[in-house]
Amino acid sequence: AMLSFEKKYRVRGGTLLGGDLFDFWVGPFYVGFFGITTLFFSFLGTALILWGAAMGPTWNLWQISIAPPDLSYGLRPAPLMAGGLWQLITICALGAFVSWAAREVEICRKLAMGYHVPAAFCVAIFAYFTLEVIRPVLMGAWGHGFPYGIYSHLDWVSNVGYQYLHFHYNPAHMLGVSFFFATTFALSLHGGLILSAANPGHGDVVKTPEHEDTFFKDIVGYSIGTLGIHRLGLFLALAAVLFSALCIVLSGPFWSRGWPEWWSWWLNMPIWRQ
Ligand code: BCL
Ligand code: UQ2
Repeated sequence: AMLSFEKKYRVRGGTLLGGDLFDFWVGPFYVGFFGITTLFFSFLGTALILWGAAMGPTWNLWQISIAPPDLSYGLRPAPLMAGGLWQLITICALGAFVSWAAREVEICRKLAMGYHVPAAFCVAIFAYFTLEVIRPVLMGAWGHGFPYGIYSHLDWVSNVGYQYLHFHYNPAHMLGVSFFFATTFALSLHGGLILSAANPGHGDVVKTPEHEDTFFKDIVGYSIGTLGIHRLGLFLALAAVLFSALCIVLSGPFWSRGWPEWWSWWLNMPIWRQ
């Protein structure tokens, strides 16, 4: 069903490609040129995964895995069943993610909104691109990408982590983790605050942003404000993902020993080194 206001916002134009050709809706969904390309890459990529699974040793959902080529293939295209499928699936994934971002941009243009949502999604795409393209290219082989499988990608994270002895000592990983935790902390404060103001006791009136400001002024002496909390949330989340991309691109291309050893600059500071 269409919400009462939806019709009003079904405006023509704002498309980046295709002009009026794909400028229509199917049910609640805006289509657009990039809706078509999203569907194309998603279906093709999923079909390739199913094909790879059918050629593989198991239908156990947890164990299905499509691995990148052996390191010996370097940055060349590999035979389909020896990593070639992984290469095609990676192209499809990037095609689908970028199409989705472009469709978000078209919708922002239609509604004359800011581009915050597509900009944020581009940061997530950038993290994926770093893992599957930038780092493998810098290290000279597609075999450094992670495999497409539920358990297998976890094994990859564990193996790559221990390759650098103790990944918790990676300074960019520390910052990424801390920003992820700060994000959940900020959202829990915000979610709790909004619900507490919007759900007073039975028969009582809904509270205002002044109540929200006052709560935090009373408890910690500071309120970041109703707009500020959303800016903080977006900042924390984007910083989490950007530091994650940094932590993995450093590991290998720019630091190939154990991460604990990286801290010798600290242990060797002249003020306490005798
Ligand atoms: Mg670690 C990475 C936390 C312990 C080794 N680790 C990460 C980071 C994150 C983290 C900071 C992954 C998030 C990310 O990159 O998002 N690690 C973390 C924590 C601990 C931890 C909290 C902990 O101990 C409490 N890590 C360890 C231990 C090591 C270790 C010590 C293993 C032994 N860690 C590694 C390695 C890596 C990490 C190796 C990484 O490579 C990874 C990292 O930094 O990667 C960049 C970024 C987000 C994305 C990549 C998602 C992109 C999404 C795309 C664009 C869209 C997908 C759409 C989807 C398919 C569609 C769905 C369909 C619909 C639902 C219908
Ligand atoms: C706030 C405010 C909101 C909020 C929240 C705060 C009225 C409805 C949660 C409080 C936020 C603070 C004190 C910043 C916390 C800092 C970090 C790094 C988590 O003031 O304005 O709007 O939702």
